[in-house]
Amino acid sequence: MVSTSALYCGLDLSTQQLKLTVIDDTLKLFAEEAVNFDRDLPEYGTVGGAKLSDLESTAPTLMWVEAVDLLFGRLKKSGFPFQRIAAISGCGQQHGSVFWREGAEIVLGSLKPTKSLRDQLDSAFTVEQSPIWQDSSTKKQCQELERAVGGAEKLAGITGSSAYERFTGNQIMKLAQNKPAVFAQTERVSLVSSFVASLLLGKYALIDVSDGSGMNLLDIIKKDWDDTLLRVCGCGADMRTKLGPVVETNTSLGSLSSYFVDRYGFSKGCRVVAFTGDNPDSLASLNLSIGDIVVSLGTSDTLFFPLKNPVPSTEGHVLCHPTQEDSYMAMIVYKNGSLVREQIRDRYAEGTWEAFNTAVETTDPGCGDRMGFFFMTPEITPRAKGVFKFENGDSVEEFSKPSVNPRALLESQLMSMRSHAKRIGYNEEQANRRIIITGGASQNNAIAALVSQIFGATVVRSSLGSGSAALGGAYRARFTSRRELGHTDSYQESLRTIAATQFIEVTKGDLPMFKQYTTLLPIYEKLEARVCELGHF
Ligand code: ADP
Ligand code: XUL
Repeated sequence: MVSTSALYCGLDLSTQQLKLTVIDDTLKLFAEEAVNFDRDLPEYGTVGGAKLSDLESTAPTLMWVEAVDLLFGRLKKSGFPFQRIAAISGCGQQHGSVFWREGAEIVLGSLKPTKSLRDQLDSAFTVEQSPIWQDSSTKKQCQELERAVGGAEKLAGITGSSAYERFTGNQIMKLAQNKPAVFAQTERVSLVSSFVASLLLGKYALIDVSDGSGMNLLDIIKKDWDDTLLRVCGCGADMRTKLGPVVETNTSLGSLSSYFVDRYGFSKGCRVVAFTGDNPDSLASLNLSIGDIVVSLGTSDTLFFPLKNPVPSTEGHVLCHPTQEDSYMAMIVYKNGSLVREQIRDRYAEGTWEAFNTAVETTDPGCGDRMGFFFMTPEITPRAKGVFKFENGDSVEEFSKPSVNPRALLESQLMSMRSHAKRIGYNEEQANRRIIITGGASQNNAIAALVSQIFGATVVRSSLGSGSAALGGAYRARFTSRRELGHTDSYQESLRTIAATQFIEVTKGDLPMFKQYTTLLPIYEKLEARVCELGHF
């Protein structure tokens, strides 16, 4: 039996911060903490947690390592009851990769609690700057991977996605091709998720099927690596050894490393459950009904929903479901999310969300025949880069009424979601449609209102705050460690106590507005096609 005073911890190593959520055995929130990379670890010089150049985007691997000690160190100072944590799980930003040097697992297994992780893992990585999901630099490798299996559709049929620059297989191939000696010294490649789990375990953690679906290497039906793709990606290296096997997401990987037990006072029996991607863990935090879709407004914007029968296409992604072994999740992803909203806020709305919201609320739908595309960094959906503005159908440098920019930005972000969601199977005719909004920007009521206007669906948000990905990790830690002890509830049943109270209605679907946006959608789609040509990269 797990003691009723047991606590469960979820971590989320996202783009801008490392977040922690702790729940008790009744699923109630017990504690939250976060380390913000730019603010708390300024010596690494990141902006928004990353180092961005034109097409490349990376983050210092040792910054992430140091963040783990910083986070637990803060909790220790505040007298946190580490010994009550029965299990830890969590997630990371998807697709990012960590390259462990030959011999690093021995170092991981013999960490001294008196020294920091950073000092001891100083030379554990062959690549100091981990490529992350904002990277768009592997076009060549993407083309090679698609060619190897007979085209984009074939690759999507196997892995759930056509080739995407940020997907880990293409990033690994780039290293194998451009720096073969460095790649040869690499003993193991982790995703950001399995990297954090590896620190906690004191040995290499296995990659889970859900985050593994974001690599362009996993056969999502067989739930195993595809050998043709491994061969092309690794340029002949033994990739099965470099990646290790994949496991179902709710798999207990072992006990917490003695480093954390001795340094912070965790209990020896504390379990580590496989980590996954932040979007899958966000899904795991929600007790969804059929027809629900989730719009996550974080550093990236994503839209996702569970589905039973995958129909992968060259549009969006299909990932293995993190908590239902016979299901999948469909997803579309945007790179220009919160950071672009911040830029437009700073440029056109006095740098405050209040002024931004006033500008949104005092501008008419359609912005008086104006539309904008704000791909400050190369966009994923659609593939284009640059800022493009149109007034009465004509391309303009700046709108004649610049105060419409905040609404024009949100309209194009959300109309794009509506347009692309339909192409990955979102049925907008279905009655009782509900959109769950999560992520940092979901707290903004003007944004929530626009979601209800453009999608015509009731908008709800979680009653437990916007950090849903870390919460999903905590729920999975509880479920999986209790299952190890003989509990037989399904994952869904394990969340039954939150089912009635987990969502707060923000606004009902605005049907007249929905109709108005339905007439604007074909205009948006036509301009988007034009922007894909103008902003080709
Ligand atoms: P991550 O993807 O790194 O987990 P979060 O989901 O925590 O990010 O979201 C962080 C973003 O939330 C910030 O970049 C910020 O722009 C945005 N945000 C926070 N509060 C608001 C608000 N009131 N209105 C709009 N955006 C907000
Ligand atoms: C998902 C993606 C982003 C990252 C952000 O495919 O690229 O949502 O997971 O953390």
